[in-house]
Amino acid sequence: MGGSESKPIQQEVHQPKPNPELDEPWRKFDWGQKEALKEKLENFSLSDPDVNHIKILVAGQVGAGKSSFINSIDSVFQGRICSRALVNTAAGDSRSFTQKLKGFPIRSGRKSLPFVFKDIMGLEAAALAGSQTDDIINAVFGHVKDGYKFNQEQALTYKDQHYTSDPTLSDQAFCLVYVIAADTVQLTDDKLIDKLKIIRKRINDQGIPQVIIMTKVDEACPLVNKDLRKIYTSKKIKEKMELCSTKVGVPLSNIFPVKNYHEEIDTEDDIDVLILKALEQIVQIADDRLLDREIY
Ligand SMILES: Nc1nc2c(ncn2[C@@H]2O[C@H](COP(=O)(O)OP(=O)(O)OP(=O)(O)O)[C@@H](O)[C@H]2O)c(=O)[nH]1
Ligand SMILES: [Mg+2]
Repeated sequence: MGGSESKPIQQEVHQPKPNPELDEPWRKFDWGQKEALKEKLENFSLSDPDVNHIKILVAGQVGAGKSSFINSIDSVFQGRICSRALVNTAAGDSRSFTQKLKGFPIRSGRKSLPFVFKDIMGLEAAALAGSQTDDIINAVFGHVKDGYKFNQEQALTYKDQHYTSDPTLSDQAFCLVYVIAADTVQLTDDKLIDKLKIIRKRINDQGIPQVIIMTKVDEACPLVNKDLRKIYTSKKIKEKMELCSTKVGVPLSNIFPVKNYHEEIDTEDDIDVLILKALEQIVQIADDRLLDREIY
C-alpha cells in the first residue's frame, strides 16, 4: 500500500450544543412566596400540645453541608448571616468537622419557633460499619444527649452518661433530614449508601419519615450559579435530583434542592425562599408523624 493514498476528507460536523435549560420548569415554584412561607412557619403550632419543640435530625456525608443548612435556616429568620453551627472551611476533609451532637433551636427575631435542628457528625465511607449508623439511629430515637462526642471506633452504649434510656417525646426526632451535595452525588460511595439503607430500614420500621436536602446546587450547575431561579429549569439539576432519588431510594417529591449560605455577607430572597420551602415540608412531615405516632 502506497503512502500516497489519500484518506477521504472527513467533514467535521458541528452538532449544535444541547441547550442546558428546559423550556418549562420541571417543578412549579413560586419565587414570590417568601413572606407567606416565613409567616406560616413563624406561626406554626405543633399538633401535640405536650411537645414544645419538634426535633429534626440532620445527617449525611462528611462535608455535604449539614451545619451550613442549619445556619442557613437561622439566617433566613434572623435576616442576617448566622453561623452558630460551625462549618468546615478546609475543603476535602474526609473526617467529619462536626464531632459533637448539638441541638439548634430556631428563632425568628426573638420569637422561639417550635423546631430544633440536631447537627450530627458526617457519615464516612471508611469508618467502621456499625458505630456511626448505630449512633445516628440512637440519636433519632432520642437516646443520645447533646454534647456527646461521636467516636468512630465505638458506638454509644447504654452505660455512657450521654445515653438516655427512657427518652421523652421531646427527645425523639420526628424527621430525618438527609443532606447530599449535588456536585458529588454521582461519587457517593456504595458503602455510604449501604449505611444509609441500614439507617432508613430502622427508622422506617418506626415510621420516621425522611426528607432529602440536595445542597451545593451552585457548584453543580453553572447556570444556577449565575441565577438561582434556573434551579427548576436546569437539566443538570434535574439529572442530579433523579440520580439522588435512585441512589438513595427516596421519591423525587421528598427531595429539595437548596443553596446554602456559604460566602455571602447578606441574605438574599431567592436563597431564602428555597430554604423556607424545604423547611415548610420538613416541619409539616415531622408534625404529621407526631400526630400519627399512636399508630406505631
Ligand atoms: N457552594 C456551596 N458551598 C456550600 C454549600 N453548603 C455548604 N457549603 C460549603 O461546604 C463545606 C462543608 O460544609 P459544612 O456545613 O461544614 O458540612 P457538614 O455536612 O456539616 O460537614 P461535617 O460536619 O464535616 O460532616 C463548607 O466549606 C461550606 O461553606 C452550598 O450550598 N454551596
Ligand atoms: Mg457539620
